[in-house]
Amino acid sequence: MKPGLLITLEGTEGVGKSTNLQFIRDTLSEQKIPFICTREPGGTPLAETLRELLLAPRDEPFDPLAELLIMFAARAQHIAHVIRPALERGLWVICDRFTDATFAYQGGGRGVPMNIIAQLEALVQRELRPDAVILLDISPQLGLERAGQRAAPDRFERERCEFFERVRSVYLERADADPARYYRVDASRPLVDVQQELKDILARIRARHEGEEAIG
Ligand code: Z5A
Repeated sequence: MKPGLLITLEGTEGVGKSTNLQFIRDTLSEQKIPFICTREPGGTPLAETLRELLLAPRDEPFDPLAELLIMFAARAQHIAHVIRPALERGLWVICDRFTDATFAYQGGGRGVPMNIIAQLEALVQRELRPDAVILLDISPQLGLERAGQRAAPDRFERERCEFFERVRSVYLERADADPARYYRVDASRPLVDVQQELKDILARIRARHEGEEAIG
């Protein structure tokens, strides 16, 4: 059986990932594409426990390397128990954040050297990389306004605008460097326009996948 596809959804704070993930689910269901939706950090019971550790606000400062290693520990568990088995069954795996978030948040945001992140990526993922990355992009100011309604911000949501500017720059650099794999969506537009573009992107990803299937 031909392996499935790994599609990740990325963006900074308040970009509308949760809202648009529901739209992606509905679109794939309508088109009868077999898929699972999952998220990082998290996606298995153990990885969800690590997520709680990572997101809970705390007085003790989190060392950036400790944060990075826990992120990859959760990812190793998620890949072994959810992502690889689903891909082997031919499913599309829609993942709410993946390693691009690590480059953006731990690399751009926290200042961990990118080569350390790349080494962990190679160790934990081996050849596994997303087939497509959908990057929802808005200015951090607008994102923070949209997310501002939240009652109890987590440890990342408490960061300042400059932190999210650095995160965004890394996302944009990565998208610019690999335009065949990254789909950048201007998420500052009305939701109906964002979702029309997402629909088109899913159709392009599907066409490409089916084309590869025909060749392979
Ligand atoms: N993290 C990390 O540091 N390193 C890693 O490797 C990984 C993750 C994997 C948790 O992620 C944190 O983990 C994350 C980075 C870190 N922290 N941050 N920031 P998460 O993905 O679970 O958390 P999140 O970023 O807060 O995502 P979210 O819950 O999906 O929020 P959202 O993107 O803001 O989505 P939303 O709730 O759908 O949208 C926010 C509001 O905007 C909402 O009221 C919507 O109705 C509204 N909205 C959405 N789209 C529109 C448009 N187009 N127009 C107007 N209003 C809109």
